[in-house]
Amino acid sequence: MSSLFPALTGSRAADRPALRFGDRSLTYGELGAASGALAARIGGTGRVAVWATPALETAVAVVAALEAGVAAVPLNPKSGEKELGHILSDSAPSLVLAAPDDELPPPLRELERLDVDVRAAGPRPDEQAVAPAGDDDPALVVYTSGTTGPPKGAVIPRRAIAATLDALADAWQWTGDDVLVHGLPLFHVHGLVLGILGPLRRGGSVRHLGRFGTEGVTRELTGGATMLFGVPTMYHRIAQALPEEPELAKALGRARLLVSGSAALPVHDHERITAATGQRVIERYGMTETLMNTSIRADGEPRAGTVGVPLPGVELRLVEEDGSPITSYDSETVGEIQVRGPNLFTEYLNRPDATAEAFTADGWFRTGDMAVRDPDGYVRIVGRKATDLIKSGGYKIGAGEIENALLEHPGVREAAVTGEPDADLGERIVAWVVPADPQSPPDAGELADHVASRLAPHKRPRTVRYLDSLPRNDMGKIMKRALTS
Ligand code: MCA
Ligand code: AMP
Repeated sequence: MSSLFPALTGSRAADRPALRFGDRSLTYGELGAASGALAARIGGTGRVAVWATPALETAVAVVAALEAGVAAVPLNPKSGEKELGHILSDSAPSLVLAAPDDELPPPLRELERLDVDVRAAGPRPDEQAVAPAGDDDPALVVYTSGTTGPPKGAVIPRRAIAATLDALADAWQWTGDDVLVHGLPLFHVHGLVLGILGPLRRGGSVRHLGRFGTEGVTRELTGGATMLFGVPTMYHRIAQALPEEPELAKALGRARLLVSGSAALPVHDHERITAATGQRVIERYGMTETLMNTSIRADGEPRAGTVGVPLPGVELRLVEEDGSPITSYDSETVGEIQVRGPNLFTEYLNRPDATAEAFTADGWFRTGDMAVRDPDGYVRIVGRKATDLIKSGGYKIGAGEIENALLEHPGVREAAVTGEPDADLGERIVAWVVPADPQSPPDAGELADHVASRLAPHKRPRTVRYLDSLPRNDMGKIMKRALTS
């Protein structure tokens, strides 16, 4: 397949800005040289892990892997011991790419390490003996939580990245003249595929904030950025800040496109932002396994509370519990969203059982999201099939994973985890704990630290409630619906 990034080789683009992280930046010429030199070194190796800090090195490492036809496994630099150990043993990378100053935790020290030199110059990989990559070859392995067990590695092929980014270009009129600003993490699809690979495929540029904040958004949108990507928590914080920050309202008013995704943006936040800026935030709906499925189009009618229409090339249907397709577009009949198209992943790594379960016999992917359709085809997501999946700050978190981690704490006899509504995070993780010793229950902060250091800080419980026993049915199954404050 041809390069995913035509602008890297086009000589006309050499001086155009490509990436900016704080005061460090690369033009297309510089990015092409650095990624080319790195691609030449890693070509022919197996999968490579990328220590995905919000920095130039991460972008160069992933572009180099894609140019070399080698699959990249982005790692959350805040992953705890247990999570990191699982991802490394499951994905078995041949080496890890990191910035020269990064200190890597113990499980990674056993792997060969290659420092990413963003100033390197070298021959393009196509001048080297690099095996040509095919459309269905894996580009990325992105780990994503399920209801139970450790995260699964979604294998994302090159064609899915090309298909999703080109479909978004069509829906959003996204071109090389766009300058994107965001502060998303680079170990998930939203920040990495849409937020870094997206602008690079268009020949445009991205300015990463390092860390999300309204000052950065104001500065960049005032200084020429045209698009903003964020999760609903970020837009909620923007909505909260608007009354105090008139410059933020002006900056947002100048943007060409404000895009929210990864979870539902509450209508109240949509309304507050529109009232203060005159802009409508548009939502798109995607998933690690499917990349992007639907979006409000730049030339379409924005409609708060909906995620727009299927993207070009994406087939979308709603099905009943028994799998039969729903034909009505009546804003009422709820069904599970199933999708098919070139945007889909190929498999969960080493998990043929989970892969088989995720697809119907005729190749539709079961998203687990429940929705209705308006008469004109706009999709409204109304919920999720599994109550054991929590979306907090735009991160998907499996209740089972956190319960297992809590049970590894000596002070915990039984544990159940639920999500509760939270104005800032969408949902907040709540741990219901039966202490081993009711006289001295483990401190809530200690349990949060325990989960953060085993799994990841965003998986830590925000609230801990203590019980004498968990409510169970006759079969002994925990009745989570009975767990309400
Ligand atoms: C607090 N911290 C701790 C602890 N308590 N660290 C260790 N142990 C503890 N006990 C640290 C946190 O790590 C963090 O550090 C800081 O304190 C604040 O944490 P927190 O309140 O959790 O978060 P936040 O900084 O307020 O984050 C809100 C956020 C974040 C910025 C919105 O949730 C975020 O980046 N979300 C994006 C999720 C995302 O990209 N999802 C895409 C997947 P520090 O400040 O150093 O970080 S979905 C997807 O890809 C699909 C395809 C789609 O549709 O998009
Ligand atoms: P992840 O598995 O982390 O990639 O998250 C994918 C899930 O995020 C989807 O299955 C949806 O439940 C949710 N999601 C993504 N975008 C939206 C959106 N715009 N509105 C509602 N839910 C969304």
